[in-house]
Amino acid sequence: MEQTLSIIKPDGVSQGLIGEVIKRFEANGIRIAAMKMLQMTKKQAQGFYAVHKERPFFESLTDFMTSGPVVAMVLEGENVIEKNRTLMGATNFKEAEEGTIRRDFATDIEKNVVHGSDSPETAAFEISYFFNQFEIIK
Ligand code: DGI
Repeated sequence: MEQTLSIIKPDGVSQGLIGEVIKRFEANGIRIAAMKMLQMTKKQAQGFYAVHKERPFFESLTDFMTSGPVVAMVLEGENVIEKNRTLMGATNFKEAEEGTIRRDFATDIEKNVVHGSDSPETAAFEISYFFNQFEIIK
């Protein structure tokens, strides 16, 4: 069964959206296979977003991602990478479809509530970045 990494970002946690986001996953047949709350260090955030290190927003993105606690989850289900991206909506909330998490709750291109892996390769990297094999419930 396919797996993906989801993160409820600091703005999602501070807006009280943990339950709302998880409710949407469960209502759409997605199983939570692992979950933890943590606050990333700057180094952890830089490593997680290493693909963006040359981008102008890298400093601000990694500052934001370390600004408060996040909830990291392994989601499992059929086609879950794409399903999660659909529930999240476009990176820029202004372009996100009605009814998506970002359209409903994002306040800025950066403060967009949730992260989700965008391919099987990034999902494998991102899941192992936060979880070891014993923390993922079969
Ligand atoms: O996979 P996504 O989160 O949808 O988007 P991404 O992997 O292209 O970018 C990672 C995050 O970086 C995104 O959620 C918000 C931020 N970001 C992306 N493009 C821009 C940006 N932040 C700023 N300030 N400006 C951008 O153009």
